[in-house]
Amino acid sequence: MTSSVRSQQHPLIQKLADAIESTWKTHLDLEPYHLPEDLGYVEGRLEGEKLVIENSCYQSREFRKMHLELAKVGKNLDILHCVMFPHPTYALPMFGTDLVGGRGQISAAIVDLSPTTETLNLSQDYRQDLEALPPLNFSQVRDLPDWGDIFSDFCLFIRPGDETEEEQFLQRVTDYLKVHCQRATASEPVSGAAAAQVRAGQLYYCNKQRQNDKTRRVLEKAFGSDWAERYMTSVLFDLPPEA
Ligand code: 18B
Repeated sequence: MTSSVRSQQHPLIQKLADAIESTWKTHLDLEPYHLPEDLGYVEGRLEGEKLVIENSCYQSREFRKMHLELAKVGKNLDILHCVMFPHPTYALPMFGTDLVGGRGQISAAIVDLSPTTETLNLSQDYRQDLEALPPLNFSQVRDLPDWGDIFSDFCLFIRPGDETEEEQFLQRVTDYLKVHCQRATASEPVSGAAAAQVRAGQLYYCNKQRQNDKTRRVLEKAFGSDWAERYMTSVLFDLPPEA
């Protein structure tokens, strides 16, 4: 994606967007994924400031949808949102990351590989790979919201204190993504009850994410509540069609 929004974002957001796309390209065979009618690039303004959204979306053998979204609200709010939805036939966790910032400061930086199994636990092979990463220390760790029971023990939710911490966060997201792509390409598809469980896990994940009022409020202010609801359910957190 050669982008107009990207070049105007907070530097950490630009770097993370580049790192995500280059990691995808290195490890996966990407095909384009077409979003519902004309939701690739959107501009809105109801009350207050202009919201511009730029999406890029791919799919692969393992992933039904890999969504990278950059959003800019006026001059002061920059957002990166990324979620990888495995095909229900791949019993893989959900990779998700969100960066929110403005005026030179990132206020929320979150990344996780969220399990979709009934027990909401990551599999042993993922745990092994993630535990092998070097320990990190961030000065400001943030509390997860009430709906955050979808996140794993490996969820990192911080407010980066300085540029060193920003770089460490960037590196950690890239590490999680690499682990995920490598485990995904090495995995074999499942079927029947196992695939139904993956789908149910993704439904649970999406239902919780749709409860994020902070995301909803930003969208509602620019586009209204009907549009925000449709966008949250059909673009940000949609479900695979029933098998
Ligand atoms: N999100 N975020 O993606 N959100 O989409 N985000 C915020 O400093 C948007 C995801 C997550 O404390 C904030 O508090 C908009 C994914 C969590 O109650 C704003 C879009 C994950 C919080 C936005 C978007 C995720 C959070 C407040 C669409 C995790 C904290 C910033 C482009 C994998 C929630 C702040 C809380 C916060 C906005 C997590 C403004 C509009 C994939 C946990």
